[in-house]
Amino acid sequence: MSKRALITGVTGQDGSYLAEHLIGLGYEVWGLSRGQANPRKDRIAQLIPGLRFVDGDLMDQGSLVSAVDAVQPDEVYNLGAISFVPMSWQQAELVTEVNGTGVLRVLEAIRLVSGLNKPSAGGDTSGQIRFYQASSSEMFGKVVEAPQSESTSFHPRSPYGVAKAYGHYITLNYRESYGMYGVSGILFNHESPRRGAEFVTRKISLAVAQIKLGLQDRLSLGNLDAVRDWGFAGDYVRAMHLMLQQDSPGDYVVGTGRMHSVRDAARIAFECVGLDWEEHVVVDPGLVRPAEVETLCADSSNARQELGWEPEVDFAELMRMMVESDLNQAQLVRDYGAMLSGARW
Ligand code: NAP
Ligand code: F7E
Repeated sequence: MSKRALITGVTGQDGSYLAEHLIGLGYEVWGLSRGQANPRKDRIAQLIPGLRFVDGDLMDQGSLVSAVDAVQPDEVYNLGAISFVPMSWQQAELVTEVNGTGVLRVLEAIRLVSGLNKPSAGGDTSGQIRFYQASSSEMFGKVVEAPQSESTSFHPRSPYGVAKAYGHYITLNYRESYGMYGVSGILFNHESPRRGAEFVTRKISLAVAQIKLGLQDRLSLGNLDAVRDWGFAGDYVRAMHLMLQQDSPGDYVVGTGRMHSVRDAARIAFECVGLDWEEHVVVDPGLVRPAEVETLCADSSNARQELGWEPEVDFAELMRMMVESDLNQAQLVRDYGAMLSGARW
């Protein structure tokens, strides 16, 4: 019988790639969808025809118990979150509720549906629902060492990072308290053509496409010196799945080990279409964060050695993939607009 997976955050970037990956492996995949007439649910349903849906919200404990009970999953991937870091200063309590307490709610749903009533450390995890938590390199924040591994201490710099640290530790605590098979993937930034338009790589690739077509002239960015370890989302969802296939649960850092600045990202993206980034990028101090994570770089030795995981797409390829995708889209929209304006009704 095929394995069954439940994914929260299925309408997001990672959820869509993970659902495709698991369906490709023969899983029956269920996505948690929230809200009334959620347009992102319709889009993902069109993109991934085999995907099934169950209603629920990370803010609503009862809905999560019902969802886990209805699906009876072998594996639960908790990818749902408010993932844009700047929003966590504007709505700190909401972000803490969804990204922090939301993790506890999913763990409680699994515990209740599985009948894990009493704390019992070191139990037999065979036959249990396995749980993956989407932890983040933002937990390292003001880094105490470089590169960052599973043993590097956390110093989060945003309410988002603090909430993720809570989610990370509560997952570890349920593993230690109830003997649950729960793991956290500490993933570094990962991008794709499906990345939200608010994140810097996609903001750049969308602007490059518009500028190339003469539809826009300027791109405003914040801190050009910020350095990230950027990888491809399609590579990172393979690591999530592998983490739940191990004999015993463990946490893993996932990244490429390569660093690039925001300035590099802009330069490479503009070069893809033969333009000079310096002629178009302007710095807007309003986009600089109150407390910045200056630099991140992953030491993924454990994931490479124990999971056999390797990234396949490098940064230049990733930026090219995103720019080409956005340019194709922008050209289609422009040509469609031209066709409509030339049409006689
Ligand atoms: P994303 O594209 O922003 O997707 C976020 C998902 O969370 C969406 O499906 C959204 O659903 C869902 N969500 C938001 N609030 C919810 C709620 N109250 N209840 C249930 N679902 C809710 O994020 P992503 O890039 O795919 O990231 C996936 C996860 O990995 C997130 O937890 C993120 O924090 C974490 N992470 C991401 C990265 C990265 O670089 N991408 C790195 C490390 C960790 P709606 O469509 O209904 O809004
Ligand atoms: O910013 C700088 C900005 O918003 C990257 C999320 O997936 O990864 C992501 O968080 C860097 C920061 O991602 C602009 O200050 C400069 O230093 O693309 P971002 P993020 O904040 O690193 C982590 C691992 C997650 O877990 C999160 O969910 O780029 N930057 N100028 C800018 N950033 C944005 N968004 N926009 C700018 O104009």
